[in-house]
Parts: sequence; C-alpha cells; structure tokens
Amino acid sequence: DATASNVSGSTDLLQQYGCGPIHFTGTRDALYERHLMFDHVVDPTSVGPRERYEAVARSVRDVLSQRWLRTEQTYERENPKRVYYLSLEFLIGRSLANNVMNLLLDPVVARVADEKGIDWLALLDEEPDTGLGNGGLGRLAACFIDSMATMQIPAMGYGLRYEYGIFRQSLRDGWQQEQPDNWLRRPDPWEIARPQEAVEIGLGCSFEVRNGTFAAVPGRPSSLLGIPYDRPVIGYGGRTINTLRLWAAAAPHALDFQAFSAGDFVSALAERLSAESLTRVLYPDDSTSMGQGLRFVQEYFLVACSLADLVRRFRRTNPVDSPADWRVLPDKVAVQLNDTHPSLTVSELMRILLDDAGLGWEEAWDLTRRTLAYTNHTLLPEALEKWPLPWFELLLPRHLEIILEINRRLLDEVRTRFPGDEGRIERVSLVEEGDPRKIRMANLAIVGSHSTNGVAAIHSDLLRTVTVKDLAELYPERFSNKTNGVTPRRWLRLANPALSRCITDAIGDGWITDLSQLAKLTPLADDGAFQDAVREAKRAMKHRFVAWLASTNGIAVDPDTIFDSQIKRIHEYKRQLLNALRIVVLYNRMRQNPGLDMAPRTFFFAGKAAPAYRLAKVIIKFLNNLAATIDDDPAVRGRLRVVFLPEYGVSLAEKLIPASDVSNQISTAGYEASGTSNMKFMMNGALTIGTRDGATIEMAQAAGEENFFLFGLTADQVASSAGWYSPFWHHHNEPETRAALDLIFSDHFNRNEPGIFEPLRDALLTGGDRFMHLADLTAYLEADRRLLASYAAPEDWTRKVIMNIANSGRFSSDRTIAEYAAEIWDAKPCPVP
Ligand code: T68
Repeated sequence: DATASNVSGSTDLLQQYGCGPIHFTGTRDALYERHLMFDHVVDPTSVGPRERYEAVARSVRDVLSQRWLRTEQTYERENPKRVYYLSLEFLIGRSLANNVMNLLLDPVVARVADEKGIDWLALLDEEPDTGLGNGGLGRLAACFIDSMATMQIPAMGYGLRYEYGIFRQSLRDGWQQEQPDNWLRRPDPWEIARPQEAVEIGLGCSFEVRNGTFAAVPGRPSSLLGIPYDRPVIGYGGRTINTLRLWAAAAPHALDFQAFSAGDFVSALAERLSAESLTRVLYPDDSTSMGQGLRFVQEYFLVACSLADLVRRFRRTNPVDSPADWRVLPDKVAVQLNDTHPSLTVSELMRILLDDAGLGWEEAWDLTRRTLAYTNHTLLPEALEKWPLPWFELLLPRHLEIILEINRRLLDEVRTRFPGDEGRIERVSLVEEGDPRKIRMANLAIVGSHSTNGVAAIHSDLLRTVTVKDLAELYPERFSNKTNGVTPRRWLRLANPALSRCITDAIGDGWITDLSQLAKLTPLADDGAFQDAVREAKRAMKHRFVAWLASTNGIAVDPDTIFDSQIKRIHEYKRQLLNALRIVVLYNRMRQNPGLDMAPRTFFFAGKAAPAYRLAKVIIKFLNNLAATIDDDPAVRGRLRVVFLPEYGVSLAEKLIPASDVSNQISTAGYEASGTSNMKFMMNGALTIGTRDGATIEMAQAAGEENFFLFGLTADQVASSAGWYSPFWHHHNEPETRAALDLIFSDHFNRNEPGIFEPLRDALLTGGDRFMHLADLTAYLEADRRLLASYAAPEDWTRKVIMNIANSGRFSSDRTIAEYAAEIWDAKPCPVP
C-alpha cells in the first residue's frame, strides 16, 4: 500500500537482499513491527529502547539473511581457495550502525527513525561492545575480516565466544577497578547458534572445577564439544556476507540418565559446568604471556574446533577417496595464525594428515607448511609464548610426539647446514631446556608454515635480524612484511560523518572502498574553502564529543582547547609516563610564569591496565591525581586540563579519535610493533607527535616528515644504549626534568596519600628507566614547541592536517589484505551473484 512504500521506500534495496515484497517497517507485518511485538510478546507502545534496539537489529539481520546464505552457497559451488583467519581475539565493538552502513541502509534507517520519533543515537547506545579482545591485535582481526568481506574474498574468521570479554574499567579514588563484562546478559541479536554443526575434540586428560579453579585429572582421556556461533561480516555494499565463527565449549554427553536414576544428578551436571568454563572469559593480559593452564586449553580448543570444521568443509567440496586427494589442500585452504596463540595448528594439522588421513610424514609436512602462515605482533620477550612440556604430556601427548619429531628433523637440517654450530642448534630448537622444558611456540609457527610476517617495516626487520635471526637465516624466503591497516568504513565513514561528508563533497565517495583516492585531496591542501571545511568538520566532531562527555560522564571540557590524546593499553613501553612528564613540565612553566602565552589544551588519556600489572595501575592512579591537582590549581585553570576517560574500548575510540587534534604515539623506539590507532588518528585529521617506531615511521614517510612532529631516539640508538644510558644524568643535568621528577617525588600530586608514587621513582630513575623516558623528554618538549607554533598558524596547521588525510590511503586494511591475498594466500575474490 502507498503508506507502506512511503515509509519503507526502499523496495529496490530490500529486493537486492532477496527480501522481495517484505517491508522494513511501516505496516503491521513489516520486519520491525513484527520483531517489536512478537519477539518479546509486548505491547509495542510500551517498550523501552533496548527492545527497540533488538527489533531494529533483528530486522537488519532479516534483510541480510538470504544474502548471507547465498554467499556460502556461492563458495560451495565455485569451490575457490578459502582463507581462514584464526585468532584468540576479535575486538568487534558494536555492530548495528556498522552493519546498517555496510548494507547501504542508512537512508532508510534515517527516515524511519525520523518518522517514528526514534532517538537513533540513544538506540545505538543500547548495544554493548563486543569486546572479545585486549587491544590492537584483536582490533586488527576485526578490521581484517571487514576488508576481506568488502574485497569479496572467501574468508572466515575463527575465534572463541567468551561469555565475558575484556573487563569493564571504572575508577575509584583514581585507581582502576575491574568489573566483569557480561555482554551476553541480554541475547545478542547478531549471533546464530548452530548446534547441528558442533564438533567433538579429544583431550588426553579430564578436567574438574575444584575450589574454583580448573584442574586437570591425568590419565583419563576426555572430549569436549565446540558449538559454533556465527556472526555476519558484511562487505561494504552488502554483496558479500562472510562469517565470523566463534566457538563455545560444552560437555559432550547429554545428561546421563543412568546416573540420573542412580541419584548422581549433581555430578552429571558438574561435568557440564567444568566444560563450559573453558570459554567463560578472555585473558586480559596484552603483550604478556601469563602461562596459565586454562589459556593453553583455550588455545587448543580454538585450533581443534576450527581445523575439524574447515577439514569437514574441505572434504565436502573436494571429495577425498584416497590419501592422494589431500594434495589439493594448500590450493583450497589458507590458514593465517594471528600471533602464536593458535600455533598448535601446526601439530594439529599434522595429526589429522598423519593419523586420520593416513598420509606419510613427508607429504603431511609439505601440505601443512604450504597451508599455514604466521603473523608476529610483538618482540617483547615477556610476550613470547612458551608452554611447559609436561602440559603437552598431560593434555596433548600425540602433539608432543609430533612436535619432537619436527624438532628432530629441524635440528638434523641445522647440523647439516651449519656443522659444529651448537649455539645455533640451541637457539632454533623448538624445545627450550630448563626445568621444566618448554615448547617455543614462535619457533613452531615459523618452522611449520611457509610465511612469517611482521606488522610494520621496522618490526619485520627487527624480527628477522634480531628476535629470530637464526630461523630467518635458515629460511630467509619465508619472511616478509605486511604493514597493518584499519578499515576506513568504521574508522572514517562511520566514526566521522562530518569529515566524511567534507571529503565526499570534494572528491566523491570512491575513497570508501579505495582509500588511495584520498590522494586527490593533495591539491586542496592550501585551498582556503577546503581548509575552512576541514576545520569546520573537526569543530563539529569536537562539539559532538564534548556534548557526549557531559551527558554520560558529567565532565565539562572546552571544545576551543587543543584536544591532545593518548589512548591505548597502559604499558611501560607505550610510555604514558613520558606524556605525564611533559604535562608536569608544562604545568611547572605555567606556575612559574603566570603570563606565559600558551594555547589552552586538554590532554585525554584512556586505556586499561592488565589487572595483575601493578605498575600500570599506579600509572593510571598518577594520571588521575595529575588531573585532579591541575584542576584544583587556580594558576593554570582554563589553560591546562587532564582527563582520564574510563572504560576505553572501540566505542569510545570511535568518539574521541574524530574529535582529537593531536595523536601521541610515543613508544620507546623498537617496541611498538606497528600501532593501528596511529592510522585512525591520521585519517581523521589529527597530527601526530611521536617517535620513530612501528608504522608511525611509514605514516611520516607517506605524509612527509614536515607534516609530522617526530622526536627522540631511534630504535638503533635504543638498542645500543645498554652501556651508556643513565637516567640520573638527565635528572642531574636537565633543570626541567629534575623539577618535574622532584615535584612528583615530593608528593605534590598525592598530598593525602604519601608515598603511593614511589614505584614511579623506581620505574623512571633508580630502576634504570628500562624504557628510556628521560632520554626522550627534552626532545618531546621540543617537538611540542614546534607543534604549538604550527597550531598558532591555522593555515599551516590545516595544510598539515590535509596532507595527513590525503596520504593516509596506504593505511587502509584493504591494502594490507590485498598484500596478504597476493603474497601469502594466493586467494582471489569470489563475487556473489
Ligand atoms: C599489538 N599487540 C601490538 N597484543 O602491540 C601493536 N598479546 O603494535 C600492533 O599494532 C597490534 O598488535 C596489531 O598488529 C597486541 O595487541 C595483544 O593484545 C596480546 C594479547 C594476548 C597476548 C599477547
């Protein structure tokens, strides 16, 4: 009827998704109206925003369902080479607005919201972040699956369906408090449980929950069920809809009625309880390896479920009648290991090919290696996974046999190629001697795959020439670099509507799927009208952020100050303390010289500390006390503000990055593998003040160093500093450094809590300053001076901003994925008709 087509008005679009004559909304039997009333059997006039959110989300899911099915049918029919991205983490964030955008439904939704008086932004806030990751590594996985779907690559993500994602952070007296993230308390409208596709995996022992801990019971083999939960991954334009498959653990046996009648009802249920605890919670440690048993089982569970599933799918489209038929495996399957967390894939695939498929060692090894590829994300020694050999004996005895045989052959090869070089043998060995002996998971991943890559040029170089030098000399052809990227859909088009519009007005919207087109903005860098538009966009996003902050956190900040942000996990190597020292120096200058002419600034910090990382928690406390002390000091009021925003996550980043003027990327050179928020800031028109580390180096090359504020020691200088560096020298010889440190150590920022910042003295001075904060402080302040000078000249500043945006195209994850597809996977698009 006329009303219906007016309201939905989108018949063509819906038809594209196979929805025929169904209306999105506006009639009694339209998608939205039906979900609103029938899903919860409630009166549609009395529902709250959460019900409205669910009804909209389910309607959107209805729209994409047939296209999603057709995507898989196309892959089954065309039988292309498939890519599987294995990751313990997928830091997805919210899905509704992103999915609406990718389906090109936003005009429909905007009209519906308008006509029905729905507060769209409030409704979006009803969706919890899907926080199944710690930081960059997990968010990269989320960007990659977005790009693969947009590029029509037949790909699937495999991960775990943690019931609790990254903990929620609140502050009490400035200290971090952790709360469980019960994101599934309300049903998630995006996931589809597929119990009919469950897989059963075998373990060498059983488990019990004893006194609240997960304990192994040796010598009693057991099994676990993996239940897949699928989430749609929508390519931009809605043509391809891939799948993210997350596994939940369950006990394999239906309730044992024998035990039930025998009265053992409770222990029959207890088995179920221990099985399900395996995927209860994400480990909250980033860039460290806590080496806990439950984590080891989680890793194996992901690997075993995913391989069973992909082998089943492989066999469906490539019938295997004899061992020889397995030879096409590497032509049909590429598996990318996101860090070493899933590197048991090497031994699991060998086990399948040897024991289930009946292949000989040589052939199984050749197929395994050609199928697998590994990405390294860190050089920090404390992050390199090494699992005790006794755990393998207990849980995975067959894997241990296989790994030791891989090692025997590896060491034979090393002996032949480097006779007499015992040191080398010790270093490349998969087994680290000690008590207990340990398996080196990075070595296993490198030896058992055909490709090892780092995530930025400098990182890949250091990996090859320092961290795993001996393996790189053995297999040089396996090593390459794939500089990270981020999806411009979520991080520019969705997060920054003001700048997106401004860009599209200037060069059209082709940039959304081809970010290199931003280069067309270069000739406009000095164009007055375009400069005005870019400044206006930034202003609009700052105002939006300020309004959000006031309404949600009750914090009032002045949008006419410079927004200077550092948002990332709290870690010594990321040097939030260096930023704090810079602020203390500026604070001292203002106190000493009340007339000092300096543009007013707001410094934003956000980030979580691993709950067991003591010093990181002290850093959070210090930032909060710094903020409070400055707020209370009339000498600097209105000119200097520090704000620590709690609960950093994808949704907060989406709000703060578009509003920021300055991006701090100040890790000790050589420590930040790549960084990815650095790229998000760049494409959103923030200027970077930072060290020559990770991908920041390549960003500055792309934009021109004159458009960056780089400072500090290089990675080479840091690496060779061991003999000469002393933080005491800086304390002694640099007045501003000394004044800042002494002010901190005088309890100026903790008058009522004496001594709580003693750990900072150890970190910065007496402990040797492992991350060389003091070595870079004066250079940081000098770069800051250049930054302020540019900000004072708006045309100069905005020119730099435009040059940054125009040259950020290379940092799209579409470019990164194109490189993986061509150089590692040999995967091609498989368009869905
Ligand atoms: C990050 N690593 C790198 N690790 O630090 C960052 N680790 O430079 C890079 O841009 C990003 O990976 C993507 O390549 C992490 O985020 C973790 O989160 C992590 C989690 C568990 C165990 C070890």
